[in-house]
Amino acid sequence: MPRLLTALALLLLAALPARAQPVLNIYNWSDYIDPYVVQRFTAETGIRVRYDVFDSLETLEGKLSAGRSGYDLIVPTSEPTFARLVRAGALRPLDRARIPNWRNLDPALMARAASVDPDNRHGAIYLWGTVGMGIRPDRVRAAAPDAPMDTLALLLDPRNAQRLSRCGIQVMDSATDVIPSVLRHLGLDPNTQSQDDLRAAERALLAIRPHVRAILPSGSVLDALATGDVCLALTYSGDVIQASARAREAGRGVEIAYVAPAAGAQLWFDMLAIPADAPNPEAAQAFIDFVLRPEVMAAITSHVRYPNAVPASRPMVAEAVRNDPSVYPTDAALAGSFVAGTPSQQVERLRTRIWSRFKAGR
Ligand code: N2P
Repeated sequence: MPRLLTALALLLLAALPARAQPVLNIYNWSDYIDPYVVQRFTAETGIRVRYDVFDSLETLEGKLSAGRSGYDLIVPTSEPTFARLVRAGALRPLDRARIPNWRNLDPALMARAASVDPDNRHGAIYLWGTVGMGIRPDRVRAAAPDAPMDTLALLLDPRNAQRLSRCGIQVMDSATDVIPSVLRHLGLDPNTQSQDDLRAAERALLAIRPHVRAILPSGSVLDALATGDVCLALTYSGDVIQASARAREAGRGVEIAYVAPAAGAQLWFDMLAIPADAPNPEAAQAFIDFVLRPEVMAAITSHVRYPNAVPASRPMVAEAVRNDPSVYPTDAALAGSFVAGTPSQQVERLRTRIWSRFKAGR
């Protein structure tokens, strides 16, 4: 009899139209997960995953501001995007009883995210990192032997940019994740409200614009680095380290290094969060719980080369990644880093204008 019931149940399942199967709609950054993790989640839970990607906060915010995104799980950076969503009531409070692996999260890291989300009610840290330069050390040394390799002067000093323009410079297309580093390099407050400060950042960007080959979405910058098409790129830490690994595997002699600006790198935290109007929040919570397992997080970090917030995953991370100081910044590097805040609308408008001028070159 039990066997007959099982057979009946299977028949019934097979007869159900595909759309009755639970589906989890994820909107994550590109190159930001081990695809096997998604497969394993589906195999364990029976929840099918529809997985879309974005490669800048501007794109994510654009998609969400239209409303009814249809996504169950999104991965906004704690500041400014996640902070704004929390403030707008656009996120669903998480039910921790459904996320037992929450206990694996590093309390010190989570405390940093709590500054914009009291008690961490709406998000768990997924991965984190910095903004810095991907360089081809041999090409850079050949083109600009006297240029410092560990500061943003390599990019922002027009003489250096000019010398490196021939081997190729790219900058990721994100005002939000580039302008704060430019301000910091100029010795200004990365979160400044001052028009004069922002104008100084604009001048610095316009001065190097003729030497910048392209301003592209971060995913394309990763590809260009990996193939050796550029010798200098400003982008996210793990993207550079992924590009470096890909280049090594390709075996064509392309060497790439990640350099966090010595004067202090922008540090960011990406949050797992559920939109208030998510069609399937239960599935999203199940997924959050799944990725917070130490061995699952270890697989993700090993694959994408960004650190996570689950300390128990560390011993399981692939050795080459675990011991790479550019993946896990040293305490000294962290001490000098800064976190971008959430600019006012007025500052945001100004930054957007600066960015379009930078892109247009005037
Ligand atoms: C992944 C980009 C990292 C996210 N390709 C930056 N917050």
